[in-house]
Amino acid sequence: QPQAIIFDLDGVLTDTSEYHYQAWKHLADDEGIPFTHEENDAHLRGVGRRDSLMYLIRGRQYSEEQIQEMMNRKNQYYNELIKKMSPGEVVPGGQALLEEIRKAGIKTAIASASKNADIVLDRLKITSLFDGIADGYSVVNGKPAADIFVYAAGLVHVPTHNCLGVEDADAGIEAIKNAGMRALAIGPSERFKRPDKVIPTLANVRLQTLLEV
Ligand code: B16
Ligand code: MG
Repeated sequence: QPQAIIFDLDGVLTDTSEYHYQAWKHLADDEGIPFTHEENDAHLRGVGRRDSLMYLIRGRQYSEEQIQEMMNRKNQYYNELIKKMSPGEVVPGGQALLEEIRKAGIKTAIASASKNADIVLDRLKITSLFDGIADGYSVVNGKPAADIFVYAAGLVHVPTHNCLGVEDADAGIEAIKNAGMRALAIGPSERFKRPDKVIPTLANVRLQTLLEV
């Protein structure tokens, strides 16, 4: 069985993916750039802030100053949305699952690309359920690079081959596999290239399901 289970945050433990989408959509509307929910799912899920903006503005000419301003503006829109979050927005059964994992003597960690992960964990009141938190400030190379999952494994002192990673983005599943971990994907199976197992949602999932990956 794994010695540590490393969770992505946005789209796995809570549905902030929807808030990220709304914030990008707001920015896209400001700029007159067409942008759909489907594009968000296919290209922005799990992808960092700058790379997400690069997708959004592809082919259009903006200066570095304008790029910085747009990243800040999106983040302001996103922060407006997440400041109203509450513990009720943890995936159903999420707290119970994390408690069950810890009771079984398995470490828990977060590997999120987001620079807002601390705020979201705090709003959800689940910070204390993690032995380690790796976020958008922890590493330079974003998913699909292995770095953030390797960093999270280091935080909980578990070799990467004894870790299980849980992700809703294909870039994240690639990061987990690149780190040499088992990978549990959350979402529709068409989304993922090389998961070890796929389930549609983490809602009401028990530890036993994670041990079967
Ligand atoms: P921020 P995760 C990712 O978080 C989100 O899925 C992605 O949509 C977002 O662009 C990225 O964090 C950066 O977030 O702008 O808040 O720094 O899924 O890795 O937990
Ligand atoms: Mg995610």
